[in-house]
Amino acid sequence: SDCINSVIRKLRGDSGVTVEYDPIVVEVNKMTLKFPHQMFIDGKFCNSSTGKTHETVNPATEKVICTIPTASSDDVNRAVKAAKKAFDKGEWRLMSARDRGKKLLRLAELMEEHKEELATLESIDAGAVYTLALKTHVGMSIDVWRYFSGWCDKIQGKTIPIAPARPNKNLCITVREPIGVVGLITPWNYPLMMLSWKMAACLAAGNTVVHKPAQVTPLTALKFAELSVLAGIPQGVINIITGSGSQIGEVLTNHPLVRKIGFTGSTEIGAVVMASCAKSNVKKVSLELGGKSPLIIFPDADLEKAVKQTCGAVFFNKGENCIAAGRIFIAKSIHDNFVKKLVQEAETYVIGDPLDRSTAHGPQNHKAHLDKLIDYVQQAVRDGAKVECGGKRCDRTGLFFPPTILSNIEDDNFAAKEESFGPVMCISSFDDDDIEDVLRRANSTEFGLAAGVFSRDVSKVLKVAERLQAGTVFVNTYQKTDVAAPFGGFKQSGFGKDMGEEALNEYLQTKTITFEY
Ligand code: TAP
Repeated sequence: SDCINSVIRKLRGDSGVTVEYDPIVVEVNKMTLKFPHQMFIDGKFCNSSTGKTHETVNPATEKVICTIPTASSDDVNRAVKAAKKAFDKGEWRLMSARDRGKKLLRLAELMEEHKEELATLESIDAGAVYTLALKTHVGMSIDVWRYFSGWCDKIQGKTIPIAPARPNKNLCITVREPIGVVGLITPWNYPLMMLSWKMAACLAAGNTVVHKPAQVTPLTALKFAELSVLAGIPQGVINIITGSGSQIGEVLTNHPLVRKIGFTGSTEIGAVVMASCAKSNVKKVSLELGGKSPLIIFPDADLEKAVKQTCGAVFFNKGENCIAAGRIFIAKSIHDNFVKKLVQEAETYVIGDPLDRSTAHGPQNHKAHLDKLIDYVQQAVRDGAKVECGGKRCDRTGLFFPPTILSNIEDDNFAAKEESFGPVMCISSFDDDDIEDVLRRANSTEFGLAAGVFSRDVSKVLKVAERLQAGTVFVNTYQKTDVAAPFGGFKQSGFGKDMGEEALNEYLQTKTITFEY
């Protein structure tokens, strides 16, 4: 049974599995929250080989939550070797695909049982609004584990009618195999969800994994590691290393025993990761990178719905959202009235303690990010933007920045091109009937993650959806992603899909076997 301050937590699991760790115990959100704060390598929680640590901070209070080990290269090596051993010789490889699916489903169930704890951790570590964290950060994570647990025993090859070597015959089949040790590197905006989007597909395909969460938000990944032990995921299959991307992230992307990297983060670092994968051992790589997603509002749209959805498209998860609508194009004839309504809607967002059930808008993730947002708005204004609302750090404890609306964003404004990754709406206008011109402007970005369009005219939206250069296009909605639908970018927003059947391709390789008889 669990008891506060015990060093060993004996936890229920397959064949009396125990997990040992030194828990952090916090009274928060009307619960006693216990969680690991050490790395997880080869089935054990451990410190860094150098003994070095760094702090993780609660952005709502700006207070330190706990210290986290700063992994060394040796630690990364140890984690990769454990994953390699688990892949080559462990139970994971021998187990039937159906049993593998059962383990992943059990993990999803355990996440469901512990969802309040996971959502609370996401809230204190990443500033996620608790109610949203329950539904999205944690809720969608659970869904994605459930979804991929069902795929385990449905991964299959083909029988291919090749030209026979007459007078003999041939049989040609393909087998879909796991790749081996996979390194996963994720950002801080949805820590558990980004882990889950990648790791669920990766494990369903039968690989083993070394995951590096973002340095500023490691806690849900470590709690997840605890649950993975309880679910009976064998030792060495999941390893979590904590520390800086430029140091240990790079050791992972360079590692000769790692055969695939799944990366979500900025385009700038994505390019570094891709180069490192190429140079080290031509690793397979998938990249989910930045975005500056256009959203076009035509005058014949359901304007009330469009106002609400446009605010959601920008301010959801305090704008720390890769598919956030980065540029809003509003038809001239409705522009002024629409902007007025957007401001009214933005001002209804209740800013406050993310654990408070009435809060809609929490603190930004960490200090450096908040500082960048302040600079972003200042630079946009220097380039000619008009501040319709917000724009300055909130006058209260915590890293709060209000929903902000900037209008008059001309094409040469810095804010027309750069991603803010925060709650900053950038509005431009267009001539009502000039679809070609608004499409040209919407597509004149190197990003291509998502895009949206609002109009009641079916042929117009179909034409626009077809022409928008983005991996995901929303029509008369926004933000509607699903674990069963493939998700990923075009152009410099990266390549390779998360979620849906297509995500499995990222973690599998096809072997062709030809028989003669
Ligand atoms: P990055 O700075 O790119 O960091 C992402 C991850 O990479 C972090 O874990 C980081 O570690 C690590 N990293 C940093 N340098 C590295 C290196 N040289 N080698 C290997 N790993 C390295 O991005 P961020 O600031 O955390 O996240 C914001 C960006 O992510 C935005 O551009 C956003 O659009 C994008 N994003 C995209 C998506 C999708 S699905 N396309 C989803 C969410 C976010 P540290 O934490 O230690 O720096």
